[in-house]
Amino acid sequence: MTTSIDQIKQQSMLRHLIRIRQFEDRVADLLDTDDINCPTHLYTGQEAVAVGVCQALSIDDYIWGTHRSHGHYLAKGGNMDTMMAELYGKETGCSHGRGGSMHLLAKEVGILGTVPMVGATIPMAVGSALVSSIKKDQKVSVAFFGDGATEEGVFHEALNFASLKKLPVIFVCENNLYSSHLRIEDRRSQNNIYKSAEAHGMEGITVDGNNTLDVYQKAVEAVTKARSGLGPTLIECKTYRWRGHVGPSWDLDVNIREKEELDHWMEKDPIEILSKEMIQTNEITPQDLDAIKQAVASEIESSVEFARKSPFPDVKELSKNVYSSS
Ligand SMILES: Cc1ncc(C[n+]2csc(CCOP(=O)(O)OP(=O)(O)O)c2C)c(N)n1
Ligand SMILES: [Mg+2]
Repeated sequence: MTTSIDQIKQQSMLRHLIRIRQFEDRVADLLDTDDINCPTHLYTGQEAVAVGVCQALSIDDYIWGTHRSHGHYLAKGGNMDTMMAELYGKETGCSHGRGGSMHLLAKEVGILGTVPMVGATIPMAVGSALVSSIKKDQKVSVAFFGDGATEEGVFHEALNFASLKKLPVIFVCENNLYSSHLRIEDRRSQNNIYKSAEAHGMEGITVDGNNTLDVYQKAVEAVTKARSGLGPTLIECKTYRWRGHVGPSWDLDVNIREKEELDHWMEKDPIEILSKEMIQTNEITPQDLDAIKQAVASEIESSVEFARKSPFPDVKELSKNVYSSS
């Protein structure tokens, strides 16, 4: 399966996984200080989804994200410095410090927005796909969302319309088993999100969301289909968030999940899975891997320095770009 994915592509995937992991770990530490004060939902453990999907896209394609989108932003090519500055609430941030962790934007690389209203970006991706279909610009739109978002009616409305109009959109559901603090078994009679696609006459598939190469291959198929005018796909990625719903904690002391469950998923670490496979197939050496980790660590420290040194917005301009002036 991996032989068809070239070495440079695999190395790029691994580097992106490591960037996201280390970024989130550093942010987790900073959340325990006074540096970062905005509510922050960490993506640790789910990296293979963002990386596998975004590696199948071109820079001109569009993505839409959620409250938990640091990984999507980095995987699609968003600038790390400006995201870190956004978390610090600084003027140099990607939303000029007005949005924080849940409002990321980088139109220059196709990141059209991340929105904390659960489910909100699913129809927005359908909207950008409708524009592409009218303009015939060959761009594909991706909506990333969680399992909780599939319980919003708008999920079905969006799937129906996208399928009816054969829009170039991919619905990527990251089923991490929890919506906030409620497990999927306590919310759904069946754990079968991918089957929602069938009711709307479109293809729905599941994939191991911790295996980057598997996610990538499924995403490539969906992108090819969307670009050739054959319509949308729903990809349900089975994965798990390592940390609690919001903030840096591990949520092991609030009677929600057991340590055994977390340990089980940590053994399925997306970085371990890909790096082991690449070492076995000589796509990378352990020394290369250490070098990537070190380079990423210094990239992250320089983003922290950038954010710290950046100015806060002028108090008189705090509502600029927050409310419409028209
Ligand atoms: C419309 C709406 N309802 C409720 C909330 C509160 N809320 C924020 S995140 C969240 C859980 C979302 O779960 P899921 O979609 O599975 O994403 P995950 O947090 O697991 O990544 C909820 C209920 C919200 N932000 N928006
Ligand atoms: Mg979830």
